[in-house]
Amino acid sequence: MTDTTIDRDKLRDIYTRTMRVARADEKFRSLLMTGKLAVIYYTVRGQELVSAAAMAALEQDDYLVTTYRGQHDQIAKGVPLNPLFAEIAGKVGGTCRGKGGSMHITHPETGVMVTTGVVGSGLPIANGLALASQNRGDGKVTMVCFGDGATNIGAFHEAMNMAQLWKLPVIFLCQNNRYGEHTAFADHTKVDSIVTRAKAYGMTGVKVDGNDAIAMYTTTKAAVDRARAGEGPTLIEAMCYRMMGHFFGADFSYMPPEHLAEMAAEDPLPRLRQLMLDHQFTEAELDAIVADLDAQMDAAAEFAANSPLPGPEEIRKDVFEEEIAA
Ligand SMILES: Cc1ncc(C[n+]2csc(CCOP(=O)(O)OP(=O)(O)O)c2C)c(N)n1
Ligand SMILES: [Mg+2]
Repeated sequence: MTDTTIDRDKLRDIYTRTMRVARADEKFRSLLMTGKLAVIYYTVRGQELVSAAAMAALEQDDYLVTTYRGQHDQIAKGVPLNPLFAEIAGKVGGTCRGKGGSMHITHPETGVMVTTGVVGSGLPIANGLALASQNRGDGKVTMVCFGDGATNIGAFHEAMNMAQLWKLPVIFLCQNNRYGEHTAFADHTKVDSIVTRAKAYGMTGVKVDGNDAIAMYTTTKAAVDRARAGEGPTLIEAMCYRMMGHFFGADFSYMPPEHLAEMAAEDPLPRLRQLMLDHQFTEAELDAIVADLDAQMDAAAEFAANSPLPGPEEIRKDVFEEEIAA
C-alpha cells in the first residue's frame, strides 16, 4: 500500500508542519518551566511527525476531531498560532475566546471541529461529521485522532461498526504511543496490534511506522482517497512514542530505561532531518525554516500574554444558539 517516493514540495510541507509542531511544543514547555504559563499541558513530544504527515494528506476544509493531547494535530492541520496560544492561556484572543482552553480547541476555519478530553468520545462525533458530509455530498473527509488507550472504550467499537456499515468518509487515526496514562500498552490490551480489530468490523486497517514520513503520508493519503471516493473508512494504527510523561511535569520513572532508549533511537525529529538531507535539502534551508517558525512562536507567545482574560460578558456568548441575556 505504501509508496517509497514522495514529491519534494510535499516533503518540505511535512517538514515545516512537523517543525511547527515541535517548536510550539518546545515553546509551551519553556513557558511552563519559567512560570509564564500555568496550565496542564499534554506534551506531544515524540508524536510530531505522525500528525504532520497525516494532516499533509488532508485538505484545509476536511474535518478533524482530536483529544486533549491534540496540539500537534491542531497545529499541523493549520490552526493559526496566535489564537491557539491565546486559547491555551485562557485569553480572549483565543480560538474559543478563552473559554475552551487546551482541551477544547475548536477552529472551524481550518476544519478543527472538536477537541475533547473524554477518552474515546471523538469517534462517534467524527462519524456524525462524516455522515453530514455524506448526506450533503460535500466531498469532505473527517479524520479523528485518538490514543491506544481509547480503543478499549465502548465508543471506539460502536463507531467503528457504524462507520463501516454506512461507508462513512472517516479515517480513524490511532496514535499508538504505547501508554494510556501510566499504563503500558501490554498491560491494557491483550492483542498485539490495535489494527487487528479492524477485521472484526470488516474495515480496512493499516499499521504504519508513524515516525516514517513517507510511509505515514502515503498510508494516510490512500485512506483519504478511499474515503473521498465513497469506499468507506480506514483504521490507521500509527506507531509512535510518548517521549515524556502523561502531562508535562508528570513523573515517568515507571517507563523502563530500555524503553526510553528505544524511543530516543526512533526520535522522529532527527530521523526526518536525515530524510530531508537525503533528499538534497541543505542544512541552511532547513535551519531557515526553523528560525522563521521560532519567530512565529515568540510572536504567538507575546500575543497570548498581551491578550486580556475573558470578562463576565463572555460567559453566555457562543454557548447557546441564541444568546441568553445575563
Ligand atoms: C472516558 C474517560 N476515561 C478516563 C479518562 C482519564 N484519562 C485521561 S487520559 C487517559 C489515557 C488515555 O490514553 P490514550 O488513549 O492512549 O491517549 P494518550 O494520552 O496516550 O494520548 C485516561 C484514562 C478520561 N479522560 N476519559
Ligand atoms: Mg496512548
